Amino acid sequence: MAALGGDRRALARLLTAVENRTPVAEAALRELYPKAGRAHLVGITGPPGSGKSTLVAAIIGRLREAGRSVAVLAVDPSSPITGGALLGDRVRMQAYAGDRDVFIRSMAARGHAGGLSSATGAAAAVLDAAGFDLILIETVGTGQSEVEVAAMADTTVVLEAPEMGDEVQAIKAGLLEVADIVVVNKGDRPGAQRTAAQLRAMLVAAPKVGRGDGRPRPKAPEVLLTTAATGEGVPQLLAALERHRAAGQGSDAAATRLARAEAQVWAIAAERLRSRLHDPTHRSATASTLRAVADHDLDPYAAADRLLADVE
Ligand SMILES: Nc1nc2c(ncn2[C@@H]2O[C@H](COP(=O)(O)OP(=O)(O)OP(=O)(O)O)[C@@H](O)[C@H]2O)c(=O)[nH]1
Ligand SMILES: [Mg+2]
Repeated sequence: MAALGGDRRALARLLTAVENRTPVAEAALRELYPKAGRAHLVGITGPPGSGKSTLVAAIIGRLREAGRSVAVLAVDPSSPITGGALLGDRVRMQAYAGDRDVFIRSMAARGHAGGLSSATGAAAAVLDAAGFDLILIETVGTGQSEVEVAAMADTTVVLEAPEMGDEVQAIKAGLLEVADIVVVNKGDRPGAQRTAAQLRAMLVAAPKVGRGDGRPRPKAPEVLLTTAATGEGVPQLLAALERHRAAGQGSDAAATRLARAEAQVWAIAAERLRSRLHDPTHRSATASTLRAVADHDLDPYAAADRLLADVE
């Protein structure tokens, strides 16, 4: 497949097909899926403006110095709050325009109702099969689905910046629950040390917050300080990523992979079911079943059974 042979245009086209969920993409995925599973998938999430993109750029810089390849999936960087960031990101990333070992791709969160995780998962599998060592998935930590997308990575990094208000924003958004590593960025700003200390104290006090999938976390996440703008702390972050990956080669990692597989397959199955229930063959039967529930002529359980029987 050209996309896997290092042809970047073919890779970009394949990712577009994946995003649009065309039959071509599905066939390609079937072929390349066995080749995926080697990359380190790292989710980066955090409040708007905490410095995710700047940190991603700094990580790319470091990895390239070390001769490693890196791909980035930036989920919806053009959300209304962050409109200005996209241009900044483009300028930052232009440095890698001619570098075949860096690949950056934006994914729109909108128009993916419920399917964002399957689209991102599939895109990550493509990049994985294409041989990238590290795949960074940047999502803004405000919407539930974006947080879930970041959390489907092998290692999830939650960013926080000092003095973003009275409260630590990552706590307010419920982000700490998905964190494997917490990074307080903008270490050059006053209050960074204090924010880090606050987070450490909190995480030690409540180390066993689940990851939303019912599994307890084995230990409190590390809290690191970075100044993405200068690259300070980035080598330490990369070392922490490696440690987390190495520590996760055991049974916990197997459970994580299984949970991820389940989430991906469920998302796809639910999408398929929904679209079949609304296709021309089933549309009117579906509508009348739903109406019967609305009118209390049928209970929702019986209705669900009927819909499932309809598409069998
Ligand atoms: N002082 C300081 N500013 C930083 C640092 N890192 C990022 N910034 C600035 O913070 C602002 C936001 O940075 P981004 O990297 O765009 O943040 P983001 O989290 O990707 O933002 P969104 O994608 O909009 O959610 C920019 O003006 C950066 O220059 C840092 O380490 N120190
Ligand atoms: Mg950004």
